[in-house]
Amino acid sequence: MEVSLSSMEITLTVAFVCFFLGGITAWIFLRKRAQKTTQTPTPRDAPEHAPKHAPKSTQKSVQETPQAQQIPTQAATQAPIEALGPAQGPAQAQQAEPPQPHAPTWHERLVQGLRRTHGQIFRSLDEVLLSKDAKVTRKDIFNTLFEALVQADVGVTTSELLVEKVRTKLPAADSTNFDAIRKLLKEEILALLNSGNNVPSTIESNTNNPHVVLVVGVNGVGKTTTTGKLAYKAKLRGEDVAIGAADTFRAAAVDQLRIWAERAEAAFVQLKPGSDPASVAFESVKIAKAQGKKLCLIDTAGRLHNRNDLMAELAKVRRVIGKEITDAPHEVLLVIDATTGQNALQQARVFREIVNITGIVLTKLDGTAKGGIAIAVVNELKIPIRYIGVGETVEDLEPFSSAEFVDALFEN
Ligand SMILES: Nc1nc2c(ncn2[C@@H]2O[C@H](COP(=O)(O)OP(=O)(O)OP(=O)(O)O)[C@@H](O)[C@H]2O)c(=O)[nH]1
Ligand SMILES: [Mg+2]
Repeated sequence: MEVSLSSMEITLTVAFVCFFLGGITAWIFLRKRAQKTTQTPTPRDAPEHAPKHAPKSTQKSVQETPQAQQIPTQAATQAPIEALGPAQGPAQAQQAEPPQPHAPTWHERLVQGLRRTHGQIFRSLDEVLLSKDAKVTRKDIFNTLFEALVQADVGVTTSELLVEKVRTKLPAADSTNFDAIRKLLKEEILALLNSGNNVPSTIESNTNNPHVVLVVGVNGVGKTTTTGKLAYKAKLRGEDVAIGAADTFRAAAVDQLRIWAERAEAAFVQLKPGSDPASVAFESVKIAKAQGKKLCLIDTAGRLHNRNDLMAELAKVRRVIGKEITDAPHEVLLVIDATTGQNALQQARVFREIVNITGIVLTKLDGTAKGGIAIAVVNELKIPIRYIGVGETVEDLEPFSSAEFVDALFEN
């Protein structure tokens, strides 16, 4: 049987075979592509630029650490100073902050701190003047004012001076005018404070590197706290600080100061307990100089001004500092506890003689009705008050301003 295919049939057969083979090839190609895109990558598929030598731990944290842990918290990146308050991570920071209680301003702190002194000065004067007693004479009023000032620790000499000034300036017609007396008294106290405080402090503005400040005073007046607060304030101004722990009597004193040094990120210089305080002071200045610190604060042990041996020791501390930097210490701050009373004047006189104090820090004004000591100190010693303290926190110590002080004293 003979099979003969026409040319038309041959063409159709070839076309069919080609179409069939083409379809199979296309199907295989598409399938391979689909497999490639869905395949789980194997280590060999990792891109060429992947870090080959990354430490195992890093790789692990990137890959396995939950998202929240991969964001470095502020606590982890912050300097120790932040340990003062609760550290906040970014996630917490985004949360709506609860309304913060109003932090008192310095003026409010000062007004609060001087409240009892204000009461001491004005309570009795108020009573006399507001009694509207026809028998009250001009003399009675000035006697009352004098007594009130002495009670507030303005001191006899300074109180007499102030009363005399008010008496001379008060017109006869205003003899029982409370506002007129108050206004004149305020002006006279301000004038007196201004005259004694006309030498500006060099702690905030000076060209010394380092600026050396020696902190002295009797026991428990607030020397260490003041040193710490000053260091912290300097840090906030962006200054590098060194602190010398020249109170070598008590180990606890060194620990107390070290905490402040950590907060202020200051270099901390200490020697073994019982070491010569002069050696600590010398080393502190030397280190502050070598490390390019802006401020060098030296805390000393409390000492009674009538102990000659201790005062001689302090004189040595001062002398030795001068061996490292000729004109240092640039400031010698005498810390006075405002609750001490008139004895503070005697302390200041002796300390001035021994170590030539350049300024006074008046602390604990918040704990007394005798803040008038500030006026006595300036008038009778002619030593400027550099700072005043109205509490234990760092915000409670500020440079002294006569105008701020008088405003706060009269505002209560
Ligand atoms: N209320 C009040 N307390 C203060 C003030 N300044 C310091 N203090 C407190 O007074 C106490 C004694 O302060 P320190 O700084 O240790 O006194 P110090 O002069 O170094 O004491 P010694 O080294 O022992 O001589 C501490 O409890 C301070 O917190 C202030 O302005 N107001
Ligand atoms: Mg101390």
